[in-house]
Amino acid sequence: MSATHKVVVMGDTILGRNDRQASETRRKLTEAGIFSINLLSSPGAGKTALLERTLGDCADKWAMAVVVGDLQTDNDAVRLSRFGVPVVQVVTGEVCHLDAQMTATGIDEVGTDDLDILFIENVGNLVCPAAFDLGEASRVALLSVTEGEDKPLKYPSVFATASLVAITKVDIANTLGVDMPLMRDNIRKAAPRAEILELSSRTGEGMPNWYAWLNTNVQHALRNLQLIVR
Ligand SMILES: Nc1nc2c(ncn2[C@@H]2O[C@H](COP(=O)(O)OP(=O)(O)O)[C@@H](O)[C@H]2O)c(=O)[nH]1
Ligand SMILES: [Mg+2]
Repeated sequence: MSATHKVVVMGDTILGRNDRQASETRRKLTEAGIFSINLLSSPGAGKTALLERTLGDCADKWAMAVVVGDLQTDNDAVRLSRFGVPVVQVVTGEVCHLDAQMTATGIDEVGTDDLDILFIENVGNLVCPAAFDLGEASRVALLSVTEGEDKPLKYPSVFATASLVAITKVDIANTLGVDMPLMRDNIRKAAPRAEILELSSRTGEGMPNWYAWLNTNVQHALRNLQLIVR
């Protein structure tokens, strides 16, 4: 006797819908030759500070814009707007991450004409944002020296999906007695292929390496565009 079973089709899943929108956003940004970055970290790791420093230092080099997600306030957008670049704040309310639809709305608002780099500052959270593709070209995870060497082991998914992991606030690492080799080893365990940079937005330490990484990827986005145009 053959066993019978019922199949329940769940229909459209949240992540399925998200991934379709993310693919559409990725296509649009790629065809515009824009390098896009999704910045992920716990609250306070220094995402906005890194963007402030970058927008200030590189104003003459690249045309940049920011879509920034926050649970409640527009504080980050106020900080970033001082640099004269297009900035759109997406207030997510109770939602602990940006999703592709929110990001697409933010990108439409901020505009993409003649942009070189689009930064997306995600909601500060080391868990939820990892599951949501926003259509970005690269993910950058930040881990500040104040958070403890073990965090990449406790929250591996954010690090595992990152192309680059930035250890931030290195200017205060000595004062705190941070074990930097251990922190790097733990990042390496969670993200074996990611590039690791040590940065301080406050003193500027390591920033040339960050700008070199951005430059490589901006050039890559432009080469991709030339291939599409041909
Ligand atoms: N010492 C030091 N403090 C920093 C650095 N970057 C950010 N901060 C401080 O860390 C706090 C949180 O930074 P913020 O950029 O708002 O973090 P976000 O929540 O990830 O956007 C602020 O008080 C910053 O001044 C840094 O490189 N060195
Ligand atoms: Mg911020």
